[in-house]
Amino acid sequence: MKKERKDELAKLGGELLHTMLYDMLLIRRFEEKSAQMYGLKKIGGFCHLYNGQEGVAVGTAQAMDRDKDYVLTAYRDHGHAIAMGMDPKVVMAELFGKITGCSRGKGGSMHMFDVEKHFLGGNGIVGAQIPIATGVGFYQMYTKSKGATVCFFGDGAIHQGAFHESLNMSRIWELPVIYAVENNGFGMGTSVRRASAIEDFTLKAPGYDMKSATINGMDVVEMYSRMGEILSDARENGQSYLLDVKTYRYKGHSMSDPAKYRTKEELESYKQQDPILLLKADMIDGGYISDEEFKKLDSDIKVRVQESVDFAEESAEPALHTIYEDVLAEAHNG
Ligand SMILES: Cc1ncc(C[n+]2csc(CCOP(=O)(O)OP(=O)(O)O)c2C)c(N)n1
Repeated sequence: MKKERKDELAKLGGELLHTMLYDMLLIRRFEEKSAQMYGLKKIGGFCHLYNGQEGVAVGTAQAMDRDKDYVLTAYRDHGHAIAMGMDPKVVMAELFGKITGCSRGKGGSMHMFDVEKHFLGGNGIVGAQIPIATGVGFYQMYTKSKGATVCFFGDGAIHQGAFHESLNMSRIWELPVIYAVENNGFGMGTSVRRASAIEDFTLKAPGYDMKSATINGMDVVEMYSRMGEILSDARENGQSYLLDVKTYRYKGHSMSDPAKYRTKEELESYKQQDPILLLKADMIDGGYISDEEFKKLDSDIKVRVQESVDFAEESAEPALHTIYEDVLAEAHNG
């Protein structure tokens, strides 16, 4: 390991490195189990997995001020939910459509949500979270909360009108919103090169006089460090950002996609840069963890994921009358 990398790890400290390794591995094992449960027809509807992208959600969640900052994302949201501290049991129960799920079993895979954990969803409509996040940023600016909002969306969502309208508003009102493209190279089966006139999305930022950055999302340490600086600037100075976060998804777009539009070699080359393997190798090299300890961590995580499945299995289906609940917001006096 190079000296600069060693110093960077030391700056973060062993506790944070362990937390990030644990959370990424928890998400990976959770997603593998979700795929298995989907195959067994325990999970209905759509299901989009996050394998490969774990470093993005985990690095960001750890860099955030959990009392002040918020996160929003699209439908590939199990990873963000867990990274933000949601209990895997509640996430799995939501996937199973059970009453103990975070959305009382009515949302499913695309609608994870927990306001107390500052995770504002989970959105099935491509790009829908972009104007919503802008509204959250407006609230933070208006109430002088000194918090920031991170809005994740895919490379397939960036060409929407709502994206451009949001960036313009964010800049003229000096909103602390970080618009982060989770650039995994594909929108369903369409390569970003076929759908976008430019490959470097930071080129769009100057059009709104906005700051921007390119981040390697396969490296959780880089993700954490860069996101930390960016969040501070957003909070302190009302800065908006556009980030091009380079990442890759290992599975198909959703469970029904065999991903025939890419080569095995391409997939393999990204697996060589796997965020979990990278951090594990660095931590072993730096003496933060041993191979044995990693194996123990992994088996503990597998037990925890299995417990989430057991919890979901044992939970009740929502009662019929609940179909009429959560439809309209409760009226507030005044
Ligand atoms: C407004 C809208 N148009 C189309 C769809 C269908 N759709 C679902 S996912 C998707 C691709 C989006 O890709 P991207 O934003 O890159 O996210 P990724 O799946 O790569 O995470 C499309 C077109 C949708 N859900 N909403």
